[in-house]
Amino acid sequence: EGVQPQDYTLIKMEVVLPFPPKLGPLEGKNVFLAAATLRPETMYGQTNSWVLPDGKYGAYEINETDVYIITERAALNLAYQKLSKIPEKPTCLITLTGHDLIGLPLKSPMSFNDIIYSLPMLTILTDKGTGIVTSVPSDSPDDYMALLDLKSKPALRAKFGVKDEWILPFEVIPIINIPEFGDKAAEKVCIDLKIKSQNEKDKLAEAKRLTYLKGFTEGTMLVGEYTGMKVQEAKPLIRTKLLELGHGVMYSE
Ligand code: A2H
Repeated sequence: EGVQPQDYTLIKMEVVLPFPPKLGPLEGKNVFLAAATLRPETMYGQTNSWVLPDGKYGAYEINETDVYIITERAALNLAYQKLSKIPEKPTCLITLTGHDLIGLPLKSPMSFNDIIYSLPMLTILTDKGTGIVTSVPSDSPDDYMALLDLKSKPALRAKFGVKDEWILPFEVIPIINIPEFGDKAAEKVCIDLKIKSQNEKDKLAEAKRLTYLKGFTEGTMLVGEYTGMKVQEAKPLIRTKLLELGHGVMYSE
């Protein structure tokens, strides 16, 4: 944990009905995978969501109607941030693993894709955010490489029971221009650095260092209500809008 608290936006990705048998006990609730992001202005470019296959998750009651699927640790933090049906006490309706979540169809706010799918990412940390990550391969090198791994490796798809139609139709969507890197910055930097898989930690750290800072300081929005606006200016506006529409909540740790 850093010294400074990190302020995330939790993006509420709604699980589309009908629920698979594992989620049967949640029938009648609004169930969301809640992804922690530092880049709410990138949500236009979501192609999927990520879960850790062997990760432990739970379905936690946030209020009378909403249930978030997140790690226990995140549920505890949320409860202390007044997001829990019973104040300061997370109530877990069912426990789940990442494997149970792979293939869930989701409706995610702002995404140009009507439905996106929950897919396996092997590098998710369970002690950061909610353990759920939303995937924006245009602007996140981690997301780009994890998606490319699944697209290019049928054996990897088979290992996790990932169907082709959950992944092959989903292309990188240009959403932000960075003068030095173009309209698909993460893709360009991953190619330039010759990154071969999501497991190349050091190279990915370098790719993130390059794209994340420049995206924020020099990026311009290519899509949405704030097209043409600098990322720095659009980000707080988009975050506020997501919160006002009830599509997200603030989360700090
Ligand atoms: B960001 P920081 Cl487009 N494990 O969201 C691994 N990664 C996680 C995570 C976890 N448990 N929880 C969140 N994250 C990711 C979008 C994005 C992000 C873009 C570009 C850069 C970027 C789409 N994925 O982050 O260590 C989430 O990915 C670059 C820093 O707390 C979250 O924001 O700084 C970011 O890491 C938080 O990382």
